[in-house]
Amino acid sequence: VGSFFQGQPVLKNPFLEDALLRGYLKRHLPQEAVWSDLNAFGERVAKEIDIWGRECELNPPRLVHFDPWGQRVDHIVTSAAWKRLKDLSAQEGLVAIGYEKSFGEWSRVYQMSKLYIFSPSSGLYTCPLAMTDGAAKVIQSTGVSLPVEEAYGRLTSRQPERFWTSGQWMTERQGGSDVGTGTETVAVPQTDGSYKLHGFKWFTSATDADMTLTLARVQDRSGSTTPGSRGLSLFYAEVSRGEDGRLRGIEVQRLKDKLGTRQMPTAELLLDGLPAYRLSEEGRGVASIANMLTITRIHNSVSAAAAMRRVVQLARDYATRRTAFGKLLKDHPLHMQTLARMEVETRAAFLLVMDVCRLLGREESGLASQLDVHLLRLLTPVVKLYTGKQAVAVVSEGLESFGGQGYIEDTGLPGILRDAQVLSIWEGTTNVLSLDVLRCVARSSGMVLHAYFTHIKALLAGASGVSSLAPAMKAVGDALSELEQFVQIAASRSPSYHELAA
Ligand code: MFK
Ligand code: FAD
Repeated sequence: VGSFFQGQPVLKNPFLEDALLRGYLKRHLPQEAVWSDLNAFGERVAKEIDIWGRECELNPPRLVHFDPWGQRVDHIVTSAAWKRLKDLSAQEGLVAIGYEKSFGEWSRVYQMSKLYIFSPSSGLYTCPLAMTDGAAKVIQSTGVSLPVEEAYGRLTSRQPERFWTSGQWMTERQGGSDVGTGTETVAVPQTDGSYKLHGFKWFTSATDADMTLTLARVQDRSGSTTPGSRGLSLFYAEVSRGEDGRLRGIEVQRLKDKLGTRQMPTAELLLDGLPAYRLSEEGRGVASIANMLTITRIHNSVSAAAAMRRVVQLARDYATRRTAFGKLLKDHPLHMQTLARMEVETRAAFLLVMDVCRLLGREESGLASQLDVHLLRLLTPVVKLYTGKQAVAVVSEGLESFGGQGYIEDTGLPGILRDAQVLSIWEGTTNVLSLDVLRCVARSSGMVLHAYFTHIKALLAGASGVSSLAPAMKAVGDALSELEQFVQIAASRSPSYHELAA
């Protein structure tokens, strides 16, 4: 009935459509090789990869506990698209670019720009890639060679048949934020220097990974362990099957039934003698996995900014197709104001995220000043907590700009909101990251804050001709003088971050 059918929003090359991304790269990374790669990849995302991501949503993973003859197999069955995304990730160098360092200090910006284009179409494959990147970083920073040298090569490989992904198994039933108290998993030393892990990991995402990094307490000869954070060590374990086809030392209890991120498996795992190698010194587990947290939190922020960008891109396109009250949505000033506000939020998120990627690249290239190091430490939790929250708000607003269609499942739009909701929960909730900010302020005797205000002052000075910025300049100047006193007091007393919070 009726002859009218609304044209749907069309996903165009997300690189070509993103003037801010291109402007940023033009300024910092104008190399032809990068531009042609991002352009070609953007074309693939729009024409090919987006459909794979959608297929992962429509064909979610399932767990097969037993084979037809009653043998326990614990197979996590994933879609063909999910497997294709793994191969694609290797071929496109989505982890490798960060380690090849072909573009020096800008290699991370290049890698993260590619992930930013990819993320909303990736069927959440960005989740295993984040953990893979984090694991490579930890292995690189621990300097341990065997047996992880081979793993490092695989995590950073461009060859699909060689490429591995990693898990990050930290959360247990008692503690996801407070892993120091909540971790019950024990590591029993073996005569050959390796360990066997026994425990229960309550959330493990992209559980079809080839290896994992995880935390456990080393048991002494009497079978006792050290409680608290200082009792935790960092372990490397491979996920493999024995000749009987069963997982070595792992039982997959069940897959989580989740609000979003349904494209990828998140499992509860019983570790029952999982062979493992200790990567950190005993008791240095949390400090050693912190490198992984830095990387995964930056990936999280890239995905948050990317979700905002995607919804704005589609909403802008839709505004050129949908008519209401006799004119296109794009010709309604109030609708355009809504889109403009979303655009501003998205731009701010993008610029903050890219600045953190820039700092990471400088640190990894040995070019970072002390100021850069402080800024990276401070801004990593800040960018993760801020963009995680912002993504939910912007994507929710974005859905409204499609009217009722924004609420309809098979448009693919509601999934963007469901997937955004997790960004503020995993990899540290907002409050836990706020406390992390205080932790790093306390540990640096306030120097990170001083670095931050010095940075802001320098940025504002660059725009000193803009008279409307004068009040901001004054406020930053005042804050800096107050901070100088604070830094002196902090340096003399070394307060804990709980004291600072108070
Ligand atoms: C789309 C992309 C998505 C990304 C993929 C997501 C997949 C999902 C994966 C997960 O969710 S994995 C689980 C993530 N879990 C968390 O993020 C845990 C959240 N909780 C915290 O971050 C807590 O703050 C923490 C566990 C770190 C608290 O532990 P402790 O032991 O009470 O901390 P403590 O004693 O203050 O610090 C121990 C050491 O670690 C100290 O070093 P030192 O001993 O040398 O002084 C700290 O400085 C260091 N540390 C802690 N946090 C750090 C850090 N160092 C650097 N950076 C940090 N953020
Ligand atoms: P809790 O720690 O119990 O937190 C509950 C509430 O208390 C939160 O609001 C928190 O902010 C607040 N809170 C806690 N401590 C404080 C404090 N000191 N001050 C103020 N507020 C506080 N984990 C993994 O290890 N690996 C994975 O692969 C993984 N994948 C996941 C996938 C999904 C889809 C989800 C939803 C989670 C995943 N997680 C994973 C777990 C995730 O990292 C944890 O859920 C998260 O860190 C929070 O831990 P929790 O669930 O124990 O919550």
